[in-house]
Amino acid sequence: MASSAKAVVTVAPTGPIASRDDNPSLPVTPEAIADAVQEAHELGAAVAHLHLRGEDERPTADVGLARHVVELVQSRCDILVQLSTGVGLGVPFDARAALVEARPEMATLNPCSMSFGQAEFSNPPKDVARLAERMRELGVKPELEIYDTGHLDACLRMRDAGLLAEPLQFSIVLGVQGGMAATPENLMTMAARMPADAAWQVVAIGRSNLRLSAIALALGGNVRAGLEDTLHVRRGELADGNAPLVARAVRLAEDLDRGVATVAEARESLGLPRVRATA
Ligand code: KMH
Ligand code: ZN
Repeated sequence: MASSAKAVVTVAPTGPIASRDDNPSLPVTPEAIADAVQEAHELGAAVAHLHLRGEDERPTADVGLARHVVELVQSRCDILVQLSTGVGLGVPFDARAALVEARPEMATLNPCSMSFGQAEFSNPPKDVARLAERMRELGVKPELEIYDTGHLDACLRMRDAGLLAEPLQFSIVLGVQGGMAATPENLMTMAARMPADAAWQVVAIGRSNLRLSAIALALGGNVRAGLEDTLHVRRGELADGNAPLVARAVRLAEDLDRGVATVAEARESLGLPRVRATA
């Protein structure tokens, strides 16, 4: 179970599922996303996990918009930008994969198909392998999203086939209907199976977010915070933006004596170059 000295906090401000009807403070425009990321960075977040929304506020894989949002965020602060290639349920795989052409430093890689609530999240093995190869060519660091135990094995097979470079970086996602339930036991099982030099974070969906984030930090893992993963700060109380959730994750890391990684420290623990490459 690899652990980093300081905790890397990732902000996930928007996600693909919630709308502003669910939480009016959800950032959906490029400006609102950049504002939320800048505020999160000031609070201690070192990575921004970004989903894009179109003018209709629905998830989009528009590469031009992706370039615009990445540039806007980078003009505000030096946070590490990670684009989601999960994008949104129902968006075709090829369109999602094309987002890496915007050359973010990091992007997610979802290794397996699965049920996702009442929908299907399609990640066919051949397409995933092709995307992993392309990310390697472009120097885009994949964050491997694992929603079930077998997803880890699929990633390890891709590593063995030379498609993924070490150190691997994982999100252990708990609480998606169709994936692992959000229980401490499942988190412990997955954390214990992490390769020795891997970096990992917990992505705990919904009500379990606080409890599982605390456990991940206590185990030496990293955490993700933001409205993508939970709309509430506590039961029945909507979060007033991303800041309260990021501030809470930072506080937890500090209270547990982990400390919070700067962007430079996050670069080191995630195996990224010391400085952002200019295109
Ligand atoms: N929305 C989370 C359940 C991705 O964007 O590629 C998983 C996620 C994956 O963040
Ligand atoms: Zn996401």
